[in-house]
Amino acid sequence: MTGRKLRPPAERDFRGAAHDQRVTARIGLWLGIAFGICFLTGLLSQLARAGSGWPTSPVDLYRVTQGAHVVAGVAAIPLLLAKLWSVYPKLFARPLVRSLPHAIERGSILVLSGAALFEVVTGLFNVAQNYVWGFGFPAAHHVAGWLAIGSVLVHVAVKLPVIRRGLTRGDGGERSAPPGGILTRRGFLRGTGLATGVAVVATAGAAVPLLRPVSPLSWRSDRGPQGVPVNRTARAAGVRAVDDSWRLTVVTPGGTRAFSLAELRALPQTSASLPIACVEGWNQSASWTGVPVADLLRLAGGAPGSPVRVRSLERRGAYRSSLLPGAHAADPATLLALRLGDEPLALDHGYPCRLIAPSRPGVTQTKWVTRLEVEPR
Ligand SMILES: Nc1nc2c(c(=O)[nH]1)N[C@H]1C(S)=C(S)[C@@H](COP(=O)(O)O)O[C@H]1N2
Ligand SMILES: [Mo]
Repeated sequence: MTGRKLRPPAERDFRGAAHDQRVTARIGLWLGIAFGICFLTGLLSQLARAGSGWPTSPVDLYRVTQGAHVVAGVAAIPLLLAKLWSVYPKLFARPLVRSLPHAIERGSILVLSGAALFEVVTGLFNVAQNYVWGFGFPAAHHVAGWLAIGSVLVHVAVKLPVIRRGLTRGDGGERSAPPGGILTRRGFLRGTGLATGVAVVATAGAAVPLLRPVSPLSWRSDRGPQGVPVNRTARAAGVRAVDDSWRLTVVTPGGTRAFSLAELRALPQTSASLPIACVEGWNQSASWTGVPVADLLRLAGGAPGSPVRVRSLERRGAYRSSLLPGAHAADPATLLALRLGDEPLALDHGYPCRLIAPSRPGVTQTKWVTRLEVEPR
C-alpha cells in the first residue's frame, strides 16, 4: 500500500485542455451569440404570431427570422455540450457555496443549464414531431427562453473578470496537450467549431434553400405534393374532399355573402410568389393564385382593414382557425388561394382554398377555408 489516501475528486484533478478558462470563455462567447439570436428571433416569432404590428413586407421576413431561430438553435446544441464539458469539473469544487454572490452565481448556472437544455430539447422535438404538445409548446418555450436569457445575463455579469481574462490571455505558447490529455486547447475549440458547422450545414437546408443539396438532414424541404411540404394532411385533419354544396361564407359588418367554388374561380384572379414559413424553420416559396381577401371582403359589403377570423373545415386541430391582422387583410397579396403553381390546390394543401398571406408564420396560413369573419377592431 502506498501512503495515498482515497479522497473524492477535486476540481484541480481535471487538467484536460477542454477545462481551461480560455476554452470555456471562447465557447461561452459563441454560445452566448447563438442564444442571443434564438432569444431575439423567438421574440419576433411571438410578435409575428400575435399579428398586429407585424409588417406585411418584406414577404420573406418571417422566413428569415424563424430560419435564423432554428439554425442558431441547432448551432447551440454542440456548443452547449462543449460548454458543459468544459465546466463540469466545477461540480467538484469545494466548498459548494462560499458566499451569497457565489450562491447566486451557482444558482444562476443551475437555472441556465436547465433552461438551455429544455429549450434545445423542446425545440428539437417540435422540429421533429410537429407540435406533440399542441399549444403548450410555444408558451413553455417562451418562458424558458426568458429564464435562459436572464440567467445568462446574471452569469456574464458575475463572471465578467474571468471571461475577460479568458478571452484576452494568449494561448501561452501551447505546443502539446497537457499531461493526461489528448487535445490541445486549440484542438478542442476546433473540434467544437467543426461539430457546430457540421450540425448547421446538415440541417440548415430546411431554412436556406441554397444549402439543400449539401444538407442531408434538412427536414421537409421541397418534399410533398406540388413541391411544397405538408405537415398536416387532410386525412390527419379529418377533412374529406368537398362536393358542390361547399361554400365560402364571408361575414362583414356591411353584409354576408356565400361563394361557390365556381363563383370564386370566375372572380378576377391574382398570382403571388409567397413562402410557407413554418415555425419549425422549414420554408418553401411557391406561386399561388386566387382571389385577394380584400376583394372578397368588399364583395360581401365590408371594407378591408379590420382583423379577419379565418375558419377551416377542420373540427379539432389547434390550427383550424387563425386571425388575419387588419393590415394583412387589406394587403392585395393576401390571397384565398385556389391554385398552386399551375394546378388546383392538392387536398393536402387545403383544397378547395387556403389562406396565403405575405410574411406570416406557417401556422396562420389556414387550409381548407370555409369562412371569413370580420372581427371588431
Ligand atoms: N386547417 C389547417 N391549416 C393549417 C394547418 C393545420 O394544421 N390545419 N397547419 C399550418 C401549418 S403549421 C403550416 S406550416 C402551414 C403549412 O402546413 P402544411 O405543410 O401542413 O401544408 O399550414 C398551416 N395551415
Ligand atoms: Mo407550421
